[in-house]
Amino acid sequence: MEIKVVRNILEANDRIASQNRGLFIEKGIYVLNLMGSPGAGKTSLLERTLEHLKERKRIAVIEGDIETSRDAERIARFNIPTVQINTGGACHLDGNMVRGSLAELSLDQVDLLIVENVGNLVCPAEFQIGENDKAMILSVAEGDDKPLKYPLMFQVSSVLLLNKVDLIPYLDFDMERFRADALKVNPKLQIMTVSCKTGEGLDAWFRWIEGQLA
Ligand SMILES: Nc1nc2c(ncn2[C@@H]2O[C@H](COP(=O)(O)OP(=O)(O)O)[C@@H](O)[C@H]2O)c(=O)[nH]1
Ligand SMILES: [Mg+2]
Repeated sequence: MEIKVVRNILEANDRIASQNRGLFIEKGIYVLNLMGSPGAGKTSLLERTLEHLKERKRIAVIEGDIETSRDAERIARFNIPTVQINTGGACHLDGNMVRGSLAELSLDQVDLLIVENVGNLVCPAEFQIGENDKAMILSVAEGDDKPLKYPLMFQVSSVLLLNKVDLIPYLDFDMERFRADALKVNPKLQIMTVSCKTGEGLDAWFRWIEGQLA
């Protein structure tokens, strides 16, 4: 019984997500769903990406959080259209929440929409929002065992940004084991090691995202 209810919820969400998708295609917008644990560096990556791309592409941001508009306030300095969604407890954004926020954006003037999902390694992976790609960011401080513990998020992502590599000297992070496990759950996963603090490795990320927009 319970399984059926969950399936119904996911199917209803998929219908709304595909309507969002249709709208994004019609408007020529590339949509990225950025996922990861609280503190992994989602907003930091967003800030770096905006610094790099904002003069050349028309970007809008949707910030998902359980409470507060802190991340939207961080993005405000870039002067780009930003909408904050507070889920009021829900651990992920869904198609309906994203659809509800689109009225706040002038979609005809957007090339790239980046959605920072609620910090969580589990639920956001299950809910489509109408995105082109899902990307996940994991920080080395979270440990090298996460691909096998949270496989779904690794499976549904096109790109994995392994962030905070500047901290590796202080941790016991086994890079080879991590890569092998991540590729075991998703052989197509593109893995980029980055530091949003020092900027190391971000060139590969910028090339990837610009490639998606080309
Ligand atoms: N050392 C280090 N700290 C980072 C890096 N990226 C982000 N942080 C810090 O990690 C904390 C959480 O980052 P934030 O972008 O807010 O994560 P979010 O919760 O995923 O959006 C902040 O204090 C950032 O300054 C990094 O590459 N290296
Ligand atoms: Mg954030």
